[in-house]
Amino acid sequence: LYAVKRFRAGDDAPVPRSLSTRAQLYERVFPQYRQPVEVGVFSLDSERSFFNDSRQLRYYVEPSKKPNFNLRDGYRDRFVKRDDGVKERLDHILKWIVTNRAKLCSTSTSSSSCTLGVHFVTWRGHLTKLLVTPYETQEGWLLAVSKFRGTLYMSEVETEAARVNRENRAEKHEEMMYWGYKFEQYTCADDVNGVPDRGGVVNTNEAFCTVVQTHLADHKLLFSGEVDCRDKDAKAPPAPGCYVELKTSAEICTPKQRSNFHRYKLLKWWAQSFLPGVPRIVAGFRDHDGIVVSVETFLVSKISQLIKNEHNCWKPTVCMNFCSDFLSFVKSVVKEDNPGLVYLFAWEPHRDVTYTVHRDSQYTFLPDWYLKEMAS
Ligand code: 0WD
Ligand code: CA
Repeated sequence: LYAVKRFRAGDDAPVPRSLSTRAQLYERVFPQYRQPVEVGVFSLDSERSFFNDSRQLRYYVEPSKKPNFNLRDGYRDRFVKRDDGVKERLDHILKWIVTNRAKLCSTSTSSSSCTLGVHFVTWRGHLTKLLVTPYETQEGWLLAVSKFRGTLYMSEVETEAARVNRENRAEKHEEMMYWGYKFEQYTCADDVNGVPDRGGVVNTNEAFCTVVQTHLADHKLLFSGEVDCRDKDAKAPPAPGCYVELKTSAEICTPKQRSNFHRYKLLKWWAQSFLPGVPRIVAGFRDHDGIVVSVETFLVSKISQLIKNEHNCWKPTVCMNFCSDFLSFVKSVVKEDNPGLVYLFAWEPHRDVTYTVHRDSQYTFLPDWYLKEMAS
């Protein structure tokens, strides 16, 4: 059985037209995944301005076992929400690359122009979506890819369905999206010796991001992901080993709820943190009224054992092999080095991954300032 189907005839190597997402096709040995190395960080402030430093990094402060945090507090009067209608695409990562080009780039002797020496540049969140694809039954995705100076840039495009969902979110759902950020405020301090400020404003423009480099099989990856906080112990391992991911989830009361938590939520949590090498997830379990009733730590390296008793459960190897094969598929399709040319890879649940080609279109996403900076 081959996952890649229907080769397109051409002069050079045949180009596949689609890629299967059936989980069984990816049940083989775990691919090589190198320990991610942090190559930089950046911060976005309360106005969403970029800084090439860790000013937004926060410190984890362990809550008590029964903390009684009220996640609804401040939603009406102490909440500044990022405008999620503004599409930032890869811009912050590109800003980071341009700022750090001297140490990143290999420049040829004949010119000062810059090649990155990685195959893919993207957000961690996009890779998470790829990892969970063989098990996803609800939401499809669109990924735009352009090749520039030998590197493939991959940027998500919001699907029509996702836009409709975003524009029609129920008020209850809007509020519940705030709960995760409020939990961060209860468990993070701005300074290493500080305490959380539960009375402060929650501003979702603020972010601290790590930039990591790693290999998946023969793919060299550079990606960035938002990090919630770090271990404040000076003896903690170096980044990304000191980072902590914070989550909230509905409290688990029945065996059915536990099974769903293992099958669906832990898959997404595992994929997101495994990618950048974040070892620890701290989960606040809350009731229907947004009160955190318990806090539990999950070690990312232990999650796959935790789920093994679940019937027909997800497998890390399927996630990683699918991602690796998708990246190979992209490499075999996107041959022309041209930032004005976008290959739009599309996937809907129960379908194969396919793509369309767009020249100088609405999908073009590498900004002129980036092309100029890298060429000069
Ligand atoms: O589709 C995306 N993931 C995009 C994210 C598209 C363009 C930009 N970004 C930005 C986000 O605004 C954020 O600053 O990249 C950063 C996060 O990137 P990521 O780490 O690759 O994204 P992901 O792993 O999906 O999310 C990590 C965290 C989320 O934590 P939870 O625990 O909920 O998974 O980033 C936050 C959120 O806290 N986050 C966002 N914050 C504001 N606006 C957004 C967003 N659209 N998406 C995720
Ligand atoms: Ca989080």
